Amino acid sequence: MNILDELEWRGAINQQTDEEGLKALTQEKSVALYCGIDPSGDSMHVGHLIPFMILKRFQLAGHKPVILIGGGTGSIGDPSGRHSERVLQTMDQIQANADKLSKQMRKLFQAGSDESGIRLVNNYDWLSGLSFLDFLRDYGKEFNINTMLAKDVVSSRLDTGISFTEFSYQIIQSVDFLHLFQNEEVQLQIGGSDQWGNITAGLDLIRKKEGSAAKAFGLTIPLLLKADGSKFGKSADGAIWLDPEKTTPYEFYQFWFNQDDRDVVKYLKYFTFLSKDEIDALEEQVKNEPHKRAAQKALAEEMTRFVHSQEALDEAIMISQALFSGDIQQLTADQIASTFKDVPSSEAAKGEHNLVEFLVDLTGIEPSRRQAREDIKNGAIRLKGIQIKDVEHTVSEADSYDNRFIIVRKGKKKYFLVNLA
Ligand code: 485
Repeated sequence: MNILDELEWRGAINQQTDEEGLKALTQEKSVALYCGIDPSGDSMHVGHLIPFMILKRFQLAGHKPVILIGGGTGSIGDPSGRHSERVLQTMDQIQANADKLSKQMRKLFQAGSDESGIRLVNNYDWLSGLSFLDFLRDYGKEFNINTMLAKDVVSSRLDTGISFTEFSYQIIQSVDFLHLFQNEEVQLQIGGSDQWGNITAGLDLIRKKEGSAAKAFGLTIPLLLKADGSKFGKSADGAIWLDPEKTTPYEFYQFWFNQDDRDVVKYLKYFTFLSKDEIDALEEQVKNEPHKRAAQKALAEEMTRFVHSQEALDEAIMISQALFSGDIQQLTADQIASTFKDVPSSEAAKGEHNLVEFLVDLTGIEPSRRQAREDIKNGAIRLKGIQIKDVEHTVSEADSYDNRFIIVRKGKKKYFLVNLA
């Protein structure tokens, strides 16, 4: 299957500047292409992944992808998709974010400056040395203000206002495309649908500088919406990050595992490298035995393994099973710390405590001694997953994880974390 037919099947194409031309080009030669990301944060989130997965797909099909980290553009800020002016970040902050993003890209795509993996470049390298006079003489002169004003990004901001700085953003992204066209033989830029204006601006610049016969193309990817209309990639606590310090592999796994039946096949196509046959088979399973959640499981496994590792996936599955069965004894203190970081918590002194006092006076998990005794007798209280029916039970180090935490479960699924101080 031609790479563009594959992308079409995956539902990953929104707009193309010249469908026929690009198809012909990808059939005749190995094409260099790029996608850029600005270091406005210190980690990618799942929403960023699709364009870079597509770069990878191009690579697997024999083409030459380039990942661009926007150390230069990031210091300006893309107005695309935003309703208000950005606050400038310090150059130190941008540099620190760019370093972290580069590291993440290297880990995910074996990206680097050598030829073996995906090429990684930073536009700070060529944009930072551009003088203001050269910028206006060499590039500004090629941009027509009317055309710039007509771009959605700008026209939608004319009421509320847009600074000259953000207004100029489309020019510097265009300078990148021209630079990569001239120096790295890049002929295609891809990005989310909000990047259409910037990408076409770059194509105009390339034609003005290189002549109308210059072969360069743009392709955008549709905005990802969920079947229920809510925004993809957000949990109740915010974005799903690729950085394991911000979103643990267990949370990451659960995010994919909990996707709706109506969305899961679409996501398998967008995000995974599973083949058409494999995805078709999973689609059948969603139809015939949805309760087994085979498609969600495959999605969660593929994504956790790809973004984190096989070990992180094994651990995420182990934690998921432990929580599902309630059998949490075998979890380590570190796993407890990350798995239960969002459950209600309290502190208690290390040492031995009567269980009733522990539940009522020390942690407030039970409202009264009477209620605590009743719950214990009814078997509703578990320490470390183990049911305790003895009201005289002494809570001790044996009920803890490394003498650091005690996990109390009340009823079917209410968990409490007690930090031992
Ligand atoms: O030469 C370039 C310089 C910078 C950029 C692209 C090419 C980054 C681009 N302007 C941008 O803002 N991208 C967003 C980002 O950095 O977060 C998002 C897009 C999204 C998708 C994603 O990057 O909003 O559609 O392209 C990879």
